[in-house]
Amino acid sequence: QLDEFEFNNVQIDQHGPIAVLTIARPKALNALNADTLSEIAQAVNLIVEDAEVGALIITGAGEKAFVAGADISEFTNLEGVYDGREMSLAGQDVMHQIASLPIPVIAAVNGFALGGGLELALACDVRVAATTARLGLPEVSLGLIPGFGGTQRLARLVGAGRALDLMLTARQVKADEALTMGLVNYVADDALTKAREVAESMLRHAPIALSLVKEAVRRGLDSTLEGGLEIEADLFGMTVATKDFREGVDAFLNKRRAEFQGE
Ligand code: CO8
Repeated sequence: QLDEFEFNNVQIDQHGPIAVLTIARPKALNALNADTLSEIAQAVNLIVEDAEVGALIITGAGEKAFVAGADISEFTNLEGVYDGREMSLAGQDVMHQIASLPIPVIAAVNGFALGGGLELALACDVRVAATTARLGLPEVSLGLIPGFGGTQRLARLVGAGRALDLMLTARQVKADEALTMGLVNYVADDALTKAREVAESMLRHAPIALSLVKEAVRRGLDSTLEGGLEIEADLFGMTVATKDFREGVDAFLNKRRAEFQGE
């Protein structure tokens, strides 16, 4: 059972096909220190190895914060270009690991998602914000730039103009503004409950198709339109070779609900 693994700063709760990874460092508003980042990476590996899990929700413990950023108290150890680059690459690796998971990943942004915390949410496929959430990339206020993928993922998600406004002003946006700009997909009083609903609606569909949709979008964003269309055609071809495609079409034609097996 996944929830039997003991970590200091993260918890895994699994009910059926939905795993919830909760970042829990209440004394620092769930800020990501090196240990927490490493535990997130280990937990994500465990979750993805569990064949029963079909969707992952990432959230923060408590009412106040999703994740209030990288742990600023560890920044005093950083002495120069090399240290900074290594720290950025280490964080980017974890975000990339999450972004390339073969199952849907939803961020339930229950409070502050700042700096590395927003970058974590940006590595997820879909974001649900609580009405009380505050999102931002305040790194320039510390003399830094975002280093866990934020400069790249935010601009790809909401466009360079909106991303630059957020990063250059370091301002925090509330949930309704985040929704308007496309930074989050949903706003709800209870982000985790809404995230579960979104996960359930995804889990009704064919698992291989879910994974290949993600792959097509992710690889396409790194590509030209032509290259992306080739990727799409290749992956579309793979879906046509699955049993679930036969099942989906048969179910539609016979007016019944499809029973997908992930094959
Ligand atoms: N790191 C460490 N500790 C933190 C962090 C953080 N990011 N955020 C909050 N805490 C701690 C506070 O120090 C405080 O601890 P204590 O009780 O011991 O004094 C506790 O959490 C509670 O916080 P506050 O008392 O400050 O709570 P407030 O309600 O007054 O304020 C805020 C809440 C507005 C969220 C405020 O805590 C804040 O501004 N936090 C910092 C937010 C921030 O700047 N985050 C971005 C950090 S930079 C970053 O993430 C870069 C990522 C890429 C790194 C690449 C590496 C090279």
